[in-house]
Amino acid sequence: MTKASDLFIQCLEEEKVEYVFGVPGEENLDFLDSLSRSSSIKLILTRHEQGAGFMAATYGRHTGKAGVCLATLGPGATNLVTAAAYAQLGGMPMMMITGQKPIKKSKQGRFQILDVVSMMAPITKFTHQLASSDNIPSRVREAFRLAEEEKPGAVHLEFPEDVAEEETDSRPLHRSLVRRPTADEKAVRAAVRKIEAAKAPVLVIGAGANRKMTSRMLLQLVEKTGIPFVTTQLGKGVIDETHAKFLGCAALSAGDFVHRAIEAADLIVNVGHDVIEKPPFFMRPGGTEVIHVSTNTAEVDPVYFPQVEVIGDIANAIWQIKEDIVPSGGWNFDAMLRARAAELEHTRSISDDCRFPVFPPCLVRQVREAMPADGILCLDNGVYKIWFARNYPARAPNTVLLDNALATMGAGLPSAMASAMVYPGRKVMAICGDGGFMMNSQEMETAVRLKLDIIVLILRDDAYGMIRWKQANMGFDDFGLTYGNPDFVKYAESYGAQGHRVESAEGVPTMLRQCLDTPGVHLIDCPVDYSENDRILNKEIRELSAKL
Ligand SMILES: Cc1ncc(C[n+]2csc(CCOP(=O)(O)OP(=O)(O)O)c2C)c(N)n1
Repeated sequence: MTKASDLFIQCLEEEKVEYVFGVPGEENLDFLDSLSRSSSIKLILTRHEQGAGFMAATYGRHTGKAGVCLATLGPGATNLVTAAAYAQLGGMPMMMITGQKPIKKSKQGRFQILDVVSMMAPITKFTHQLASSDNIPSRVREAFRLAEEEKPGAVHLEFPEDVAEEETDSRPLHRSLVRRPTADEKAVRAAVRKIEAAKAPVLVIGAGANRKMTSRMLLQLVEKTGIPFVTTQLGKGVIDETHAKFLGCAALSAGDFVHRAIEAADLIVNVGHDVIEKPPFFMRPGGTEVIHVSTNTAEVDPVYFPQVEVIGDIANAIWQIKEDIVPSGGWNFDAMLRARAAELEHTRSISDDCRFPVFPPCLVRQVREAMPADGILCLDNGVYKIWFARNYPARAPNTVLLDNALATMGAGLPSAMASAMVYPGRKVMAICGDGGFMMNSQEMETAVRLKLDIIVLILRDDAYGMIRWKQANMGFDDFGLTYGNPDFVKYAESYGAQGHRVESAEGVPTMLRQCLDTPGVHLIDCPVDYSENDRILNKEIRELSAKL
């Protein structure tokens, strides 16, 4: 016979879990005791369940294996809710384990008791109370299966105290060997004939393509055919964005050079489309046709109703298309490439403006120049996300982790921490606003305790800048969006991290270099000038691209 909590840990070991991120409560103490005797799984104690959840989700995003997080009942579980939604919308495999009071006999009335299983229902793929220890192996296996299969997301298991104490003779279930089905040959052929017959096809690379490591196949398709490509924010980096055929990232909703490039196409090959992202194009009846290449059929709406669908493993589908296609002499990409050239020219002109407080386009260039090709940026949510998504050329898949799904604030630091744990040899930088950073800044202690090598670059405008910008845009008075900040250098030092302050834009490259070359947790307080966001992002780019 095995104690149920020991069996639970054995099941996690069977799933090759490396870490459990979390904040235990007394209802998790059997689990914690069993975990203490596991040789392969480490507990990563965080200072807030949200930090644990964001870390587990990011672990899942990088590895494709569900990241695991732990919380107690009631308040611990409610603190996981934002992270669950982040994983669920963002397609990141993540498993939450929460404790619960005894379900068979409880003397405590409803103290701390919430219906956590139901609470998790709308933000998970699977939520279940383990009411019997005999079912632990099948429920854990099922939870991992669902978390990891397309579209990946969040799952939840509630493990009540009295069930955790039970004895059972159940044994862990093994993972099965699964291969994703491949796309049908006829669908591939229909797509290929359409692409060959088009005058100006374009590839749009979205969220789903970044998960499945379709990188090599897409690059081969681009190289064989010369068809240019656009990315969504979540598709960034699938192909090196310094490639001559890269037309830009759709970071602004409309009116950018990249939209002009897409408008020049007469056929869109949309790879890994996910409705959680605002699409970089809207279909209209009689307008440009779309080929949908994804693991799932298209969710149809008034602006998305593709004419051909190639459904199956994306990498394999692209490989099949690449093998079959004969590049056409009738293709002409001039108008698209002209739009890109104009965008690059404009970006170059604004990136040279290195005023102080720092000007976002200049900072984006400086960060790109400092980071190695495989360095990982983890963006929180604020105005700077648009600048980085738009102007920072990602050189490899999953090197710009941003959240264009839930778009929550507070994930920048935890996602950088998890990235540094998954890839200890790579350079990792969190880019946060002062607002987003402060939402999970307590995890600085966790980062220092774990001896992680990360840089946290805080763009300080002493305000919820993004909302302030929108407020001004809507013609409202400046109200309710400014605040004070701690002295970030002292704040970092109080955690045992290294604090730095940018005093001039010219000083940024040297400071970044020093931080990248010195191990440990670095925090850089960087005052930022957002005064031109509106002029450039809302007006100048629109006007210039409209002239094309
Ligand atoms: C958890 C959460 N709360 C509120 C918002 C709405 N929101 C989006 S951006 C933003 C301001 C972000 O401020 P900051 O992190 O300082 O970055 P900045 O925009 O100033 O660069 C707010 C409040 C959100 N996305 N997530």
